[in-house]
Amino acid sequence: PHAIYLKDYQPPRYQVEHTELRFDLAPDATRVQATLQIARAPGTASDAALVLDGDHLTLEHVAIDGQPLEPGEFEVTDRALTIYTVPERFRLDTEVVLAPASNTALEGLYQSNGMFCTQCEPEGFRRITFYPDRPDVMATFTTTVIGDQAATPILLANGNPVERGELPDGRHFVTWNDPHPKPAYLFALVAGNLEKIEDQFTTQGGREVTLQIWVEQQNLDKTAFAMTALKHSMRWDEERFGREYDLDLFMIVAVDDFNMGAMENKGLNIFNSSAVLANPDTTVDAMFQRIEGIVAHEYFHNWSGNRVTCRDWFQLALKEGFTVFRDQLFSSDMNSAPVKRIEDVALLRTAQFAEDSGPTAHPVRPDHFIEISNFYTLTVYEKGAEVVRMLCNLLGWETFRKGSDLYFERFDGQAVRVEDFVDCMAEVSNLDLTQFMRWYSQAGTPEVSVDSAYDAERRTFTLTLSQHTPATPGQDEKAPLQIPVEMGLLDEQGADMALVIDGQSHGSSTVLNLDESTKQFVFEDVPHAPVPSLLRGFSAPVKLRQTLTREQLSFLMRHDSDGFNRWDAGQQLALKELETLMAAYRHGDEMVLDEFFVETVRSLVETPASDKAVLAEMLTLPTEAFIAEQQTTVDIDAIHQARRFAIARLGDTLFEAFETLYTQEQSDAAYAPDFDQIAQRSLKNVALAYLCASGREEAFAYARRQFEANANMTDVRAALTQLAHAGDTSIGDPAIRAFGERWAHDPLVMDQWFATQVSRPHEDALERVRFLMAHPAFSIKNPNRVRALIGTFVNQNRVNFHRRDGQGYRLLADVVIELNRLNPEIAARMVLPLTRFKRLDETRRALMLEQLERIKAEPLSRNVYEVVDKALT
Ligand code: HT7
Ligand code: ZN
Repeated sequence: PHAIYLKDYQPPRYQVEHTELRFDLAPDATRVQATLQIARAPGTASDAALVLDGDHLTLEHVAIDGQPLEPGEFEVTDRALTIYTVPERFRLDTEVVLAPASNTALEGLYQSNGMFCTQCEPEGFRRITFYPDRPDVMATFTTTVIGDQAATPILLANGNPVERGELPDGRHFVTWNDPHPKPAYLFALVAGNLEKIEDQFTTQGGREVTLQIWVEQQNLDKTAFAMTALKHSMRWDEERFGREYDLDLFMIVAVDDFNMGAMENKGLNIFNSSAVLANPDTTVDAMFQRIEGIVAHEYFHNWSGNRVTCRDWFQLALKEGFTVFRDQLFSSDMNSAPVKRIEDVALLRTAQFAEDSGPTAHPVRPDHFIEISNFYTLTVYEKGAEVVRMLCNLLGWETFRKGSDLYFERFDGQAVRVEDFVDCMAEVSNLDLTQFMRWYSQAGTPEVSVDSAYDAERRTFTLTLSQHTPATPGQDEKAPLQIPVEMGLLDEQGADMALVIDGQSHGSSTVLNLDESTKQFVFEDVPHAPVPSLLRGFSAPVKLRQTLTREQLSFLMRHDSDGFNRWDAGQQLALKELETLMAAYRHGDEMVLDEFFVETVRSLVETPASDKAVLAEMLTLPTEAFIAEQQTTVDIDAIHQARRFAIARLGDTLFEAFETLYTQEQSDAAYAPDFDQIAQRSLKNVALAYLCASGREEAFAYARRQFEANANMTDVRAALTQLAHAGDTSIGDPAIRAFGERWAHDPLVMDQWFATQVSRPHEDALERVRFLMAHPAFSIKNPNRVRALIGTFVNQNRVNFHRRDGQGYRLLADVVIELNRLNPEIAARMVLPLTRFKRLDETRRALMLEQLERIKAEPLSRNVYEVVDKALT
């Protein structure tokens, strides 16, 4: 497989003005007739051949302006249809046959539980018909779907239905018209036995929009939440970004077999059922919030992605970074803003930073790829959103909004580049964003180190900030970035000091512009040595290297006016404690929890909380993945043992305090996934986790009671986890059994059942995974099942995945090898943990490499090849 490069981009030689499709659906032989109105692009030579992408297609017919082509006039390979000579404007007719029932890759047209559905982003449309399958070719579409009336009573596609009718042999058809020109990746079709809920939304401009959510009949009672989320998203986008919906119909369809969360197809969003279906009995709070965020994300794409799309796939962050930023703002407005920020930063600092320091590191805008599906990454999405957030903070909301308006107005209906977006921001703000653009082209996580000095005589406080970005594959030299460091200085009482630099007042919180390798900032009129609070709100996606004492961290944790930094100071303090415990573990010494730390936690537990959601976050120790990110050589076992020990000791020492908290936070209110209730449940369940970690029987009695009360899935699942994770398996086994029997009919709940079992720290967790892979509820062909069972084990059971005998790595390699044949996109995602060997000990590194070599010896898909090759190079 060969790489393609951003620098080689060429505009399309032929544009498609209108696309007419006719699908005659059948599981093993679907016929697709395409009629394309094509025009040669200005400046293209008249003898330029027409090259159309095509993959897994059997061509039955090809004609130009009604004239069938002779064999010498065209060529078909397994990747393209080339027609050597074409007129300036013409009609191209093709007919192909494909087999949706045997499409396990879930790209193009496939079947899920008998339902026909499509996934075309990024390059799935070429599995449906021969087409210039690139986002800068935008056409209007008319789609006729023909299907069996009994098996597929519902036939959906993009846009508005314009005609329907019956056909011989029990078949029927519906024709859909989408008047908005769109790239092929936004095409969608769904056909199946579906039912819907329906609602209405009136846009600010007075358009009456019908909203529909289509699901299999048994899931109708799980659709209400997503409908509400959709209406909230539509109103929010009008109010915050001035964006209105532009069709009379907006549909969402839930599909069980889906590679990602959801897809923003024009007017017909297709969702992984796990990202849309919810009710209190089956769904935990965190999932409700995830669903709300994904519904919003896909809806927001209607402008940031669909109306204004990407010129080429290198520009993916243009739509994804901006849309993630928009969905983060939405979730923050709808829920707890500080908790949303904490969660987003936690994801970035563990998973995205890990990506940045591994062999698949790439810039927010990659400059080459073999397989674009491999670049739907945390770097493009989450770091991409952080880059937009920095722009927003640099400009201020009002000006950023002006830039966003200008962008949508200027580029509506076009396929554009990251530069076009940033130029709009520069134009409205008069800022020079030339250096800022490096955030898009330079891979890796910058490290910002801090030096400070207080001069009592001069009453100055000098901060010296330096930046360094470690080399990443293919990028040895790094240039300085423009890093906005939001900060304040705390006085002895914990209040923000007035900030004066060069005689200029900067209020009590300011943004330092670190745009060189090293820069000094001198604060004047500083009466005594302050405690600096840096990178407030996580103002830039960097690693801050700062040495603060335990006392300073505890001080910041209690007093910082920035909520994010209060939480982060607590995390840093916990990290220090865990480091001490890890050192003791490594030396074979007894682990002893420091009294100061215990008392700090006690004060948190015992002080009435003004924000329960934030308190729950503050009481949660850094995850194993986050701790690992801080280490030069990752000590899997020490991390696990130290963290477990700390939780158990805190649970035991502060048992009464946690018990009081747990009892206080009980509630009889009818379940609602709202802000206050979610905060209360998370605090209660954090307390339950500490109680159970103590190992005391009274604690398990609480968990058992909560499990049996069966009030809602959040509480049931929290209790089940505590029971199932108890060292003595006889404590958890009855609950595991009862849960499995109760929910055997519901695949999404069974995913939670799988996840709970394989995240157990028990020594036989790996054997449990192999055992559950044979369970009737598991299927390797379903990505949700694979993520729940294998993904959870690999990512959330680090101590067992990294077993010293290498069996964890072997298990993952076995799965990847099988998935490589069935579903390359998922295989390439699943293999990633095997590529993160750089900072492991020598034994584990060798064991991982052995499995990577084993995979490499297989006949590999482009997807898996690209990842494994990078890892082994
Ligand atoms: N834009 C969507 C991307 C997507 C996707 C990519 C690769 C393979 C399968 C996929 N399904 C959806 C999702 C989004 O960001 O909204
Ligand atoms: Zn997206």
